[in-house]
Amino acid sequence: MSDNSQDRLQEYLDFAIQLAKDAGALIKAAVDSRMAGSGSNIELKKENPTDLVTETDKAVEEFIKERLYKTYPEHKFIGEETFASGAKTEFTNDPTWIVDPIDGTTNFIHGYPFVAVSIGLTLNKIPTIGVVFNPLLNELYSAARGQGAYLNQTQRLPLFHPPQPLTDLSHCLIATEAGSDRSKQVIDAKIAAIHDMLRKRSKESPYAAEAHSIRTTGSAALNLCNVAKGIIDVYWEVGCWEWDVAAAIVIVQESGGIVIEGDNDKLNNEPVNIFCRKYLAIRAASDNKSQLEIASQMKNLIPNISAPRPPVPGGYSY
Ligand code: LIP
Repeated sequence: MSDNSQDRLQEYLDFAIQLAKDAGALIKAAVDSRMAGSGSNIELKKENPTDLVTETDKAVEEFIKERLYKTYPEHKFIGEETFASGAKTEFTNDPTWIVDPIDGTTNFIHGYPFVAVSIGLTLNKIPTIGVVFNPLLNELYSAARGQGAYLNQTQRLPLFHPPQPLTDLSHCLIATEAGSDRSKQVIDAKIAAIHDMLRKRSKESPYAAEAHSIRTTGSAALNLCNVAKGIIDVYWEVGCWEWDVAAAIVIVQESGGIVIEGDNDKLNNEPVNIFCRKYLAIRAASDNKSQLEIASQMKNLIPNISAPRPPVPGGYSY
């Protein structure tokens, strides 16, 4: 049986769903015990004080990694905390699980309920299985390539049938994030882009969109799941990582949405390289042409922001 035979995909999907539920229970228990005054989540800081990590992030990643290696010892693993510890990022054609134990760590620390465990699987480098579970709101998003995307395993995504027409960026609800790079250059560029998303078109701002509004959940994975639901029209973020998006990209694609590179280069319809750290997602619509039109309107106002991969002791190969 090949790794992407239908039986195998179902097996991987069922496994990832159960793993996300079990990991989600750990996250929920940590939040509950902190709220009840009995928890002791020590807040650790990475070098960057806006890129937080807690004991729970580490414990949940270890829990997931152990279960994965026990079940699929021959598979590869890329995880946020494993990367942070300096391990080599190796991306090959082998089945590779790409995991964020807590996407929305800042929310987790504050008790803001947009927190998710994100478990993706690539086969031949193609994102194929995606499971994102928010244990605080009890919302589980799942998808396997070719089999559709679901909320809580029963409700097919998007929520709107048929999807609402995508006419113009001025009618869109756009999600984006501050991100963890707070350098003046990056924040100025992001604020300028948000300014253009919101303001009326003028001589000084020829591509301004006067969009319906901006939303931010604090979780790349959940922003993408909102695109899959169809309740967010456009999501753009620069600076997040493959573990934030690998699972949710499958969910968006299986809902009929597209995810392309979120830079200001020429529009192309190629699925995004998950390692590019710049993502632009457009929700499902009745035709690809209208999705590309919205993407092209976004590209006109997206600034050039660099999001390099910092050197790590283990290095990269992808
Ligand atoms: C977070 C992302 C968020 C982004 C942050 C951070 P974490 O992931 O999901 O969208 O803006 O910079 O990367 O660190 O909570 O797993």
